[in-house]
Amino acid sequence: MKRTGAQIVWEMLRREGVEVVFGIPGGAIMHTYHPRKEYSIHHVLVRHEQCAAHAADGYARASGRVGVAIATSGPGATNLVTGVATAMMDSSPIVCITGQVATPVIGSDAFQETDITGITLPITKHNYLVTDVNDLADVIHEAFYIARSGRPGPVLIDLPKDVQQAETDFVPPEGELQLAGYHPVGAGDPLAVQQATTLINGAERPVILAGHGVLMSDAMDVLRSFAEKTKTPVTFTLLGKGGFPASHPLALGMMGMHGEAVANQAIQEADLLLAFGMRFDDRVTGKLERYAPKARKVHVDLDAVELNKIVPVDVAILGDLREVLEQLMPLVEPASHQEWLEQINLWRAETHARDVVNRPQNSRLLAPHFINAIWEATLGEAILVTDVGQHQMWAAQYYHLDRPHSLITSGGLGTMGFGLPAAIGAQVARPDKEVWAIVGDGGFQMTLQELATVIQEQLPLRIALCNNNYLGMVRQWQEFFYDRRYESTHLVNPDFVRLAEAYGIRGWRATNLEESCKAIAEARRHPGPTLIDFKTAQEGEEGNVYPMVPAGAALHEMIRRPVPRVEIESKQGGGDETHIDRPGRG
Ligand SMILES: Cc1cc2nc3c(=O)[nH]c(=O)nc-3n(C[C@H](O)[C@H](O)[C@H](O)COP(=O)(O)OP(=O)(O)OC[C@H]3O[C@@H](n4cnc5c(N)ncnc54)[C@H](O)[C@@H]3O)c2cc1C
Ligand SMILES: Cc1ncc(C[n+]2csc(CCOP(=O)(O)OP(=O)(O)O)c2C)c(N)n1
Ligand SMILES: [Mg+2]
Repeated sequence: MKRTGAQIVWEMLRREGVEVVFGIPGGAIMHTYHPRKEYSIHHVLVRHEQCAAHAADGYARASGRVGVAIATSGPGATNLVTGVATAMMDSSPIVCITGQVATPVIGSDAFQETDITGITLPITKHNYLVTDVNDLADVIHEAFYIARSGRPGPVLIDLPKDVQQAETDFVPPEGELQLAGYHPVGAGDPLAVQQATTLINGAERPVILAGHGVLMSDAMDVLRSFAEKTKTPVTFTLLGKGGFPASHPLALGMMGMHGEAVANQAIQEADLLLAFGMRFDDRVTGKLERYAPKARKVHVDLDAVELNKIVPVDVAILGDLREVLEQLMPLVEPASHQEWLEQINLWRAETHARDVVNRPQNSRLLAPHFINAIWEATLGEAILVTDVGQHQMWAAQYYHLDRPHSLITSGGLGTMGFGLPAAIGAQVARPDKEVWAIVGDGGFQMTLQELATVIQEQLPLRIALCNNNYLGMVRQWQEFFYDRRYESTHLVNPDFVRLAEAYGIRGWRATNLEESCKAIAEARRHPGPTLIDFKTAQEGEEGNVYPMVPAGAALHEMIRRPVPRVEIESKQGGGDETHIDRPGRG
């Protein structure tokens, strides 16, 4: 059956199960856009291509499927770059399709020509320049396979104009893909698994470091069984949140620079670290030379380059986490670790006493208070998408998750502007779910043109704007480490409520906790998209994220939130052997 390259694109997308794509058309990709309607794949017209990539990424993270972004050549393609790099750093499966100038003029500085496969080589898992229409169907099939298999990641397909126009006999690819040099791993080496078992069975103070790999390998249930059988407390990375229920007695909360103090203390005192599908990012380890100095270390990861890359380990297991945990389960012995869990409870009680949400509120609105209010109102059931900065850390600390795929955030690249477009992707993927975008006043202004996309798509998105009139995270560093000189971080902002209303989005402003709770309740009742402008404390103890491990410090050397002494004493010693209260931040 004769098909043009353009038709093959949609035919193949449909065969890969794609229902929606995000993009902006232009000269070099118009041929591909033209037959779209015949294939009943929905197209979300974004307002900037960066947001097409972020939306595809948010779609992928919320749905577990591959997200798709489309752009034209030249500036359309280069606009995708930040979104592609964001997906690469967080192992998110997206396929980007870009138009390219016709093959005879490639390399001649033709109109809107750019070498996008060259530019994205280091930030894609793989990319293709298709020069023959006969290769196109196989390339698309491969691209989806590579994006979602093994360690997921972005794949880019660059499609010259003449290849989109050319006709060929369409032969759908069939059978299992066998790609030379690409073999996603499964179970771990039995000898390494046995070595890990010996360490686990001999440990007195073990801690599990649960990462994004728990979610990607769908290992939530087996991780839970493992932790319960071995009575091992679990701390998670930012991207690992939801991989282990936050309300579980063994949950320690997030680790790292802005993690729970109790989690960081436990890591530094542990005699065994079990790193499951996480890559020891520097936000997680603090000063490497003094990281977990008393602990033997086991690392399970399916990407060989991650093993012994940052932290040298005693046992490295190359494998899919779920399969490795299933191998370990029958081998590990039940344990109680009573003393260790009692010690953890003491640390936890102190953290709890410092937590600002347990203190009486004052006239100023603190970001933790409104995020806690959203958590309480939504019973922790919403999908939360964040931007990057202080509000992102507070969202991670105060929106407790018992379910996977419910926090979508740019971790590795830390891309400001990610929040709104990724939330659009998440809401498109999960129309059944309540989706909240928690954004800062700085990052929101990097991509807020997408409010128009929200309206055009009629998405009932809830936007919570943490408005502190600062590039807050940078300002906090200036307060702590640069003599409080707020160099180029103060933001003079527009009236965000009127701005939202100009787009047709209902807006509220909240300046204290009471107004916040009222606005949250009204926004949740409103059937369309909403924005709440939360005017929060700007600096000092009320405007900073605690705890904080300063750059270059060891994990336990945290800047803590001050606490009244009497509260610590009254909380110490409580709790049964394994019961751990919901963590507090301080
Ligand atoms: C302002 C800011 C502050 C931050 N502060 C913190 C902080 O305090 N604490 C914190 O934790 N993070 C923090 N982060 C995030 C941090 O930068 C990293 O993004 C995060 O720690 C990475 O988590 P991860 O290693 O679990 O996930 P990823 O980076 O996604 O790595 C996942 C790992 O799992 C492996 N994997 C994937 N699939 C499988 C599988 N099937 N089986 C086995 N392994 C698999 C991958 O190969 C990879 O090594 C911060 C980010 C920002 C922007
Ligand atoms: C694209 C981009 N530019 C710059 C930075 C550096 N940066 C990290 S956090 C931050 C401040 C964010 O401010 P805002 O969005 O208001 O959030 P807040 O920290 O105030 O909650 C900046 C500038 C970044 N992460 N991404
Ligand atoms: Mg701000």
